[in-house]
Amino acid sequence: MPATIAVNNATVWEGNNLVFDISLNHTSCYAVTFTPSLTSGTATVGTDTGTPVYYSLDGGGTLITWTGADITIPSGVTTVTFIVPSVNDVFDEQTETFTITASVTSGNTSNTSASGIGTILDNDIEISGTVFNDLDRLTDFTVDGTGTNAGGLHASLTNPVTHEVIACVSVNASGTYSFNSNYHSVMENTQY
Ligand SMILES: [Ca+2]
Ligand SMILES: [Ca+2]
Ligand SMILES: [Ca+2]
Repeated sequence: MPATIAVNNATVWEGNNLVFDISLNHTSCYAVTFTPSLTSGTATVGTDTGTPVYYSLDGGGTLITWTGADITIPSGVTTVTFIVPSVNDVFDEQTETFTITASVTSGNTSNTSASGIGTILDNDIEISGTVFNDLDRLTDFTVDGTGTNAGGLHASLTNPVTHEVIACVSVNASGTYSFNSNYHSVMENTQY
């Protein structure tokens, strides 16, 4: 009876490795060759996932860099361990997913492909806070970091952050407003 190929799901906090088992439900008398592919979902392959991608034919003892080529499961072996790094970025995001598919190109299996879902859990805090314009609110377009600037705007973050923040700040008539940002690196200000 031909073996069935399967791929499990994997879930990690971002920055950790997603470890997938691409497996046959029993050993085969013949080698089975498959093409692995990663497909973006809400997670973007190559942005939310990193390189190098490794695989192993001995449960992770020997890691081989995956170059995009087909992988052969030798006769007598049932599991290929496939290891995809996730990227620890600085953005506050929803949980993101991508799909890993193993498409059989040679060998005798009962199915021709199998897929699993990789789930990346975000580890970044929501950036939110409050900005007050205490001087010259109609002409002040500068918000400089989290302190008080010379123009009279000061912004404070609700939560501490470990990286710089872009905040798109909208000023309302009362001069009081809040911002919410997923951006990084520079602060900018939009006045309404
Ligand atoms: Ca991400
Ligand atoms: Ca992060
Ligand atoms: Ca993130």
